[in-house]
Amino acid sequence: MAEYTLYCFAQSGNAYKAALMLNLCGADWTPRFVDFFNGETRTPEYRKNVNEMGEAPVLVHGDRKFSQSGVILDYLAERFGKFGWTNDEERREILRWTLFDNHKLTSYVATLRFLMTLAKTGETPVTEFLRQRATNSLKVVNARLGTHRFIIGDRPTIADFSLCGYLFWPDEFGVSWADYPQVGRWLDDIKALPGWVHPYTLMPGHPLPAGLTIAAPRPR
Ligand SMILES: N[C@@H](CCC(=O)N[C@@H](CS)C(=O)NCC(=O)O)C(=O)O
Repeated sequence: MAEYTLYCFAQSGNAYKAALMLNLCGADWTPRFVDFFNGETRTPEYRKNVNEMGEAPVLVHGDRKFSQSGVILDYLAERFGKFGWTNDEERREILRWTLFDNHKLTSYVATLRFLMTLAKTGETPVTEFLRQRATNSLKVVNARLGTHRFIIGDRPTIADFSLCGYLFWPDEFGVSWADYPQVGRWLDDIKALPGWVHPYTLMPGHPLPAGLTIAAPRPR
């Protein structure tokens, strides 16, 4: 049995953040496929036994279980002594960019991509709003990467892995890195790290079964 188990699925950029870190650290890990598109995260069993928040990713390590990709990344950086901080100031910088990612980049990009590519809603006022917000955040990241090779400095950290979670599918949310050249350059630098694998290859569940219908989210 592998040392780490990651509840994940191929289309999840949030899960990819953790899967990428595990791979780059050379961890002994195995994916546990989450059948998100058939509603597994919404079942009472998943909420009771896996994650009360009803989300992937979840990392299991021995008798410890973690959710929230930022927490998982923090835990793995500490365990492996890789891609983390060397002092308190760096730790707070990593946290600052991870929080920015979760709130202002991933949340908008992931929802925009879900509506465009998976639920296939077409252009709506919602996608227009999300694109505006995502674009603003990509501009912030692009500007930062104009003065820093990686997001906090000259080496990759878990903050980079959080920010890049959804960015290896630019066509799925309709951006071109030609408009954000520093982001494109930085993604190439991440791709060059030993152990980098594209999310659709690294995690199970791609491609989606033909004929699967994905509804836009509704209140529940
Ligand atoms: N902030 C969370 C977000 C996790 C998240 O939204 N995961 C999605 C898959 S990418 C999910 O499981 N959503 C289930 C739902 O919202 O019903 C993290 O970084 O781990």
